[in-house]
Amino acid sequence: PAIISAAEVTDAEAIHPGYGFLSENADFAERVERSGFTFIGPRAESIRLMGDKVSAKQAMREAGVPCVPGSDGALPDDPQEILRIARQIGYPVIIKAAGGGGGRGMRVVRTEAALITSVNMTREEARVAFGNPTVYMEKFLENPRHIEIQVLSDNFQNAVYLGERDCSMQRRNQKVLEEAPAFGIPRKLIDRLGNRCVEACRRIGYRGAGTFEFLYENGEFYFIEMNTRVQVEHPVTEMITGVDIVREQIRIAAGERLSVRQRDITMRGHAIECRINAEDPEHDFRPCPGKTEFLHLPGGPGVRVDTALYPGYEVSPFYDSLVAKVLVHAPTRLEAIRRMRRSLEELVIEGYPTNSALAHLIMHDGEFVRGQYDTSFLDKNLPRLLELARTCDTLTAE
Ligand code: MV4
Repeated sequence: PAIISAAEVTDAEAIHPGYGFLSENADFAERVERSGFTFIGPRAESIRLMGDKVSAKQAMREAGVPCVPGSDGALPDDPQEILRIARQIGYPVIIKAAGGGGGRGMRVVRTEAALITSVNMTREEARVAFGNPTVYMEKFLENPRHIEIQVLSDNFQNAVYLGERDCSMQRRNQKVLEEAPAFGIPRKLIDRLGNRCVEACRRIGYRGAGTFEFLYENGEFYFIEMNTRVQVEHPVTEMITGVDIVREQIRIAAGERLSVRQRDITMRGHAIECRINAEDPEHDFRPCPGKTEFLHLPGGPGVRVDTALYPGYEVSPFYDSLVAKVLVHAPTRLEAIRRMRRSLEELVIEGYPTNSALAHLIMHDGEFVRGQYDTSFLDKNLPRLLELARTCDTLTAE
């Protein structure tokens, strides 16, 4: 109601939901439209379809998008049936809540003995957390990469994909940095996948910006979820394609056509984004708000900083701890890495601790520099990187 009122008193025509919790709320999208404003985003029906991970997967499977092998629908109540499905898939399996997503409401099961208890526990957690006890089962991939495809779709059956992003560098389902293109994945595979995503958009009548999330292992892509919003890391794609994604979102919502066709879209160079969070690396990266006592942002060619910080800005404890996104673009991945090192050295934020020293250390890690990492990188390497930072006395240095 506060947002609708603000739109009324300011004579707004449309509401952009950002990438926060209202962006994938179908009821909010409907309320906006029923109040006479344009919702800058997909139709409520698409948000709902993708919000239920069981219906999302079914729609994508039918559209020819490759999915993780699994229960192909909600798990039944009968324990014997559940055991049979798991045997068919093969252990380890993962139980996921239909109402979950982004790593919430999941449980890995490695043995038949643990299966039924795990399914029941995931169901109960899902009932409490999402008001929906529906769960489904997938083969559990041990060390996948997280690759996502950015799409844009207008109201005239035009859809394009803007290449991929590698979001494998994450900790506890929180992305730490993202890059594009994804190192070492054949362009032919990405193009084939991108075309499948575009086809799926047309089929479900998708409108707006969207992201198809895939796990990538042993040369194969497996769809897991679709995000029906613009994401935090979208500037990585903007930098390598030159397409202003938010501008396209607004054009689409205004009933205009996409300003780009697939054959106009080319990828140039390499882009990396480091997320800068107000959090304490000495205390398990817990959010650590405070007043911005001093601020110096990096700049120069191929450097972009998305932030609302200024000297004196108070970081609120009530919102996400993300305070800045430092992005670089360069002709090659190694040049982008060196540009990111320099940018993180220029960055000064005083008043609260941030994770920027960790990002800087990752930029010097041999495996990262060679592009050899997957979603298990930080689980394996974080203790070593933190120890190194303490030795260098840079972890919380100002
Ligand atoms: C998986 C998986 C392995 N196998 N599904 C976590 C976030 C949510 N979007 C899906 N997630 C995963 N689903 C199967 N069948 C591993 C993860 C996963 C993960 C995925 C992407 C990025 C980081 C991750 C970290 C841990 C687990």
